Amino acid sequence: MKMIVAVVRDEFVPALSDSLTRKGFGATKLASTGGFLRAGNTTFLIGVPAGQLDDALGIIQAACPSKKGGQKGTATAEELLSRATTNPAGVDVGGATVFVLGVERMVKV
Ligand code: 2BA
Repeated sequence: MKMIVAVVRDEFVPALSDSLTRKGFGATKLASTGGFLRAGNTTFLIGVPAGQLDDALGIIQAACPSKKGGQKGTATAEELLSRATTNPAGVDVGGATVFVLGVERMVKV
């Protein structure tokens, strides 16, 4: 079993919830806040059998398209933070940040 922890932009949450439910995946949504922009996002906890991990990751990728340009530039983190504070809409945010963790055991009581 695997646990997917996916930090998702709020605009993609309805589509991702729908797709996961339609495909029979269970998920828990947590309200979360990005440490950099300090804006709301949503963290999904999705427990999946290891054999279905790729299916679940494919659903996340389809529902959360990244609009990142991939250009990091030469700005320091401090300069980026200052720019983000004055113009948060100007920061490139990906569709989802995904972590995959091993799960030793899942029990429902
Ligand atoms: P935030 O922390 O609010 O970050 C929003 C976007 O700001 C990031 O998009 C990234 O493009 C930029 N950013 C973040 N930290 C930065 C830094 N130190 N210097 C320059 N730019 C920075 P994403 O990378 O797509 O991340 C979207 C959200 O995913 C993040 O929101 C955070 O909530 C989560 N996240 C990203 N990386 C994470 C990590 N390593 N651990 C936990 N959560 C993470």
